[in-house]
Amino acid sequence: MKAPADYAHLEDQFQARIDAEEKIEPKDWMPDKYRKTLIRQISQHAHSEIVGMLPEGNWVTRAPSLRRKVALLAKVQDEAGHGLYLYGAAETLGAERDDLLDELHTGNAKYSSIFNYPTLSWADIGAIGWLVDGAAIMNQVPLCRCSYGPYARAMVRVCKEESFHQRQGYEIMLTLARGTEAQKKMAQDALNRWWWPSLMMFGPNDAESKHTAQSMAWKIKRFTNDELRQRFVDITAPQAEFIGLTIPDEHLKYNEETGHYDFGPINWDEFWQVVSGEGPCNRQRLKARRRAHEEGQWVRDAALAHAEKRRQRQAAKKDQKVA
Ligand code: BYC
Repeated sequence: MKAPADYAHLEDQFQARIDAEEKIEPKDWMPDKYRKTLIRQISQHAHSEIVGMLPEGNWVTRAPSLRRKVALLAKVQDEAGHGLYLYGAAETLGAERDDLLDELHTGNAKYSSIFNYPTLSWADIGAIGWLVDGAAIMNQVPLCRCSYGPYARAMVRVCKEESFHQRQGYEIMLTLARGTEAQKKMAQDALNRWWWPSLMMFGPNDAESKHTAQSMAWKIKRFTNDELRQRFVDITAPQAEFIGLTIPDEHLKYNEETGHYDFGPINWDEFWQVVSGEGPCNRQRLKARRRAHEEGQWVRDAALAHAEKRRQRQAAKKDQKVA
């Protein structure tokens, strides 16, 4: 155990490395709280990716054309991959994947509020790609510069894929908005339902965000929740206008003085209700996740048995060489 003076010295050195934009790697010394913060954020992020497969998975068999189906399948598979990289990044900090999944399945871990809303029509798949992946990119591009090396590097690939996801969603919305009256109505209805939950994805207002100050000092986060939310509104409002859809916010207006869009108040009661497990689909999502995990047990068993057989074969080969 380090004496307090040694510890303070190590913490100063650690902060100096962060300030100098050096990456922190798994075997480097780090304060316990830095490790815990990263495990919390990265595991919540990983859970969001795999729970995030469910609302869209709902439409894979009902996509309106082969092209749409192939693109949606690829997107949902990408999200499984993102979950894998992220659980892998959390493991480099000493977390056990089984423990993280247990936390998710018992309802103790958080995942993004957005995935607790239902996908009622095909247009919701467009709205998710455009808005949810759009918000995700806004939040994740700065994470490519996160101070923790494995998380930052995982984010580079994730962001490339998210950008394809965002474009496929926007293109679906564009097509519907230029389609029949009924299609345009469907697109507008999806925008109406997904707009506010997308703004909530960025997390509570800065004044209510308990982790932001420390995470910014450690350069895990590069921008605050409100900064990223504002950027998202600034970029998305003209996109809605371009495709002829109306964002459901009577206060939304470009402000010449600030150079940003003003927008109306967010319903934080709804946000906290969803985060605490009382959203429209929380129970359904956890049930589906638990079932997928149980039904996948044989795959994990088979993979472990295969790895063990390979290990034994390689050990036997080594023994033969020595003999
Ligand atoms: N939903 O102090 P704060 C995706 C929690 S996946 C639920 O601001 P922080 C995608 C927060 O965890 C999208 N909970 O926290 C996938 C904290 O609770 P705890 C996920 C939320 O960490 C498939 C408390 O509220 N993206 O893009 O500084 C298909 C106070 O918040 C939410 C990531 O995970 C929320 N929306 O900032 C398509 C990105 N917001 O832990 C797309 C990585 C906040 O103290 N994560 N909370 O119990 C981050 O950047 C940050 O963790 C956040 C929150 C900005 C989300």
